[in-house]
Amino acid sequence: MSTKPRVDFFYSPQTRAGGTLILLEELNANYDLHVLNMKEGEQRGEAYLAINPMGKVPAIVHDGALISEQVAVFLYLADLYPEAGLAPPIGDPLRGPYLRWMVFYASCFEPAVVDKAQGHPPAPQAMCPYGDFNTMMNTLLAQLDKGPYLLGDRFTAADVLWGNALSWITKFGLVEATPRMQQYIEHVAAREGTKRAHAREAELAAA
Ligand SMILES: N[C@@H](CCC(=O)N[C@@H](CS)C(=O)NCC(=O)O)C(=O)O
Repeated sequence: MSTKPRVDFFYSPQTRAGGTLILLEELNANYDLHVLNMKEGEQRGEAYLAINPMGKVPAIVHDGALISEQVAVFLYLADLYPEAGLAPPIGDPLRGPYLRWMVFYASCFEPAVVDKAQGHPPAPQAMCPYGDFNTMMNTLLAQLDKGPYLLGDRFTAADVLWGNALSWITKFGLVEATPRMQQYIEHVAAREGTKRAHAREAELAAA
């Protein structure tokens, strides 16, 4: 019998939860997939709100605890399946940069992209969580230049997060892909776990 931990995963196709599906495949995790039909508003139904009062995906439940918010879900899962080697452990010199780039995504990149997409003027630079759009973007691009992966030679869960997010965001035309960014997106997308997750997502979206 497998001793691998098992998680419940709350998901809807073509949402932020797609990144978590890729990560679960990359980790070879044990998971039960719960698909929410957002067209029917299932994420706002009583049953799901009792699990995640935010009515958002992705979310996972493990050992009775809810973990919501994409980056928290990523950090939790990558640590839960250490045999996959996608999370530099505490004590590894890459642990700090790994946490930095995970949190940079949620605290700088996403708010910047959402402000841009909605045409919201950013808050004054000193108060704005991402400073200003160009500084945030140039900081990311300089890091990508250190590649092939975000943290250099080592592929981590941060690449699953960023590879997928950059792919979506450039497809939506919210950010223009530089040649290096495009190369990074393709490099990450070529992985077997990522391909499996994309195939599964396509099936689920069609259903
Ligand atoms: N802060 C959340 C945001 C998640 C989020 O906004 N998910 C969207 C899908 S991309 C959602 O569940 N929307 C459904 C709704 O709000 O009704 C995270 O980082 O995971």
